[in-house]
Amino acid sequence: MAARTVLKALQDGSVRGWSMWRGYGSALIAGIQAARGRWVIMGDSDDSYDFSKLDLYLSRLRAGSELVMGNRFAGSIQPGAMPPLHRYLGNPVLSGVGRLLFRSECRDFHCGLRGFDRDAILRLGLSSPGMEFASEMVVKATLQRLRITEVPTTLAPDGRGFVLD
Ligand SMILES: Nc1nc2c(ncn2[C@@H]2O[C@H](COP(=O)(O)OP(=O)(O)OP(=O)(O)O)[C@@H](O)[C@H]2O)c(=O)[nH]1
Ligand SMILES: [Mg+2]
Repeated sequence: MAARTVLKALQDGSVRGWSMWRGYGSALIAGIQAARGRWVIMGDSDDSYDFSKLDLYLSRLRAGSELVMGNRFAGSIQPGAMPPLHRYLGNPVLSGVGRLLFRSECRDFHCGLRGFDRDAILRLGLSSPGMEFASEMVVKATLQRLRITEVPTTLAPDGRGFVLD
């Protein structure tokens, strides 16, 4: 994003935080730090997730969960939303490795839609700049014994305009 565009967005309030470092993790860390609420919902803003259906996340947070993970395998994966290799091999195997190594209960380690208690997540000191941020959050939250729950989530094809399978 051009510096002038960033400055304008920060001034008019449409953007709260901005990272000068590239990467999924860098962007999320900047966003979480800039957020003001007690709870934060993070999600890919490319039409993959339905932000009008966050009630389950909120009710779990209100009930005391500190990290609410979406689970696309317990919810649904719409046609074309995830390539078969990721659906049947990549995601299940990587989640299985995480469950085995870190004794995590999480069955969808890489789900991009999550809700969490902002302070609890900031205390984890997450620092991965790239996509590995997604795993770092689950692993550190598990090791620090945060209260973690899962809710079924729907994954839709993203808005980038091509079908993955
Ligand atoms: N701000 C910012 N956003 C990013 C960056 N990398 C990825 N994203 C966003 O993070 C979300 C997830 O990235 P994707 O590339 O869709 O990753 P994915 O959903 O795990 O994998 P796909 O199967 O390729 O869709 C998308 O909304 C991206 O636009 C980055 O460097 N900076
Ligand atoms: Mg995606």
